[in-house]
Amino acid sequence: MIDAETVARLDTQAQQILRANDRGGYTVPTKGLYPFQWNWDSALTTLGIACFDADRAWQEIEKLLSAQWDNGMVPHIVFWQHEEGYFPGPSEWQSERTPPTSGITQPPVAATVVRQLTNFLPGDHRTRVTPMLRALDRWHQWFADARDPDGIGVVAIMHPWESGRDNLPDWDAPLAQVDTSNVRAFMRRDTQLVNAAERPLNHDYDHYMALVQFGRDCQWDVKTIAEKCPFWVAEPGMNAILRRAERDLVALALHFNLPDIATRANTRLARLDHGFNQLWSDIAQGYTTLDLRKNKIEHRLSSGSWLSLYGGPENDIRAKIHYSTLMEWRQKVRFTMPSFAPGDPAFDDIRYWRGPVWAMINWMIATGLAEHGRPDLADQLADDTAALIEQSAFREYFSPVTGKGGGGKDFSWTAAMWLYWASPNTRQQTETH
Ligand code: 9WN
Repeated sequence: MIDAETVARLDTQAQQILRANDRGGYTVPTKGLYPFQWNWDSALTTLGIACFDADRAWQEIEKLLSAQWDNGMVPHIVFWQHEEGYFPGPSEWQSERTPPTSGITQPPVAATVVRQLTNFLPGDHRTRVTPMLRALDRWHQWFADARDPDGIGVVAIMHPWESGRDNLPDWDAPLAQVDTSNVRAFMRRDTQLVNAAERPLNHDYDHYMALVQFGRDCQWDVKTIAEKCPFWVAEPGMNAILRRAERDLVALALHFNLPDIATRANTRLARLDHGFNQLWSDIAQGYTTLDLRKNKIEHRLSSGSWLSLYGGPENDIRAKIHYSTLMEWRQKVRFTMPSFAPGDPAFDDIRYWRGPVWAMINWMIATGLAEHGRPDLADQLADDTAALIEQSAFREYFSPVTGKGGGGKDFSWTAAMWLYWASPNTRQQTETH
């Protein structure tokens, strides 16, 4: 139980972080390490901004969507300002756009955030939200066309960074198929700013850069990427988030009387709902990564496996399996939800995405648990998140074993998740509404 004084102090600090990371219309994930607008960071951070400045919250989404490509993709990084401190910067991506962007996308949480804001903020949002829904519809259509051109019902990623869960052990085997012999020498910046033990290995970065080079060499042509990119995998995090986003887009389109969008989103959603089952592993007893080039399913669970509950309704048998696995994981770590299966040899409690806990993943999982009639389990995730923040402040992520913080400091989405969800003050308000 966190005392009232600490809660008030953390509420104030969280707001201060979001204001300090504001670069005018968009928010950086953290000063130094990530100095631009990141797609899913920005969308999730909007939820925190909405707790104290509604207009500024809408601007965050508008700014992100204003960087949409002509083909509908919303890029994973928008380089609004020149800044030397991040690698790979605009010259590596060669997006040929103003402002420059990366050439890949990230999990589409934006439609879900727009729906949350529409419900959470007072007023009639029609004028502001309608152009956003048009842009989101185009982005989701891009996923269907570019990342599932054969219509199998799961979308692929062409780079680990598209998953947002960049360093997950799931990528090790598919990345091993990527030829790195042509990768030029480069200088990483991340390990100058944070402890190298918390970041991916140089070996991983060689593979990341080989894939950037592949995209750049074909000018990010979606057809070439779908046919030839050596890394082409479908994973449960991205697919669950997209399913959820389509569901939220349908609801918004119906609410704002935009039947054309509702029809398209419903068609895409039906395909995704049907296709998701391909990610089920009988051995792991959960949803895992499918390497589409080798048609090989992974047999280890990750935080993406839990996002299935956020993605859409789960049948009772599988839902029960998830709850009992959750109990097992809770025996193995002090704080849930680890980003990778605790006990697996590849689990590493502090190297990013190989074990650590992320506040915003916890919010998504908790949302799914509550919607499946398990508010008790959802509350445990909120309690764990609050305890981690109390112990280690607003870090990028936390060790599920010790609670120690890792990666960047004063992190936007951690602050946002505190304000919108994990702070005991917020939870009290939600209960009295
Ligand atoms: C590459 C900004 C981003 C997050 C990702 C996280 C990390 C970038 C990096 O930081 O990725 O996109 O340089 O490591 O893995 O989820 O969006 O916070």
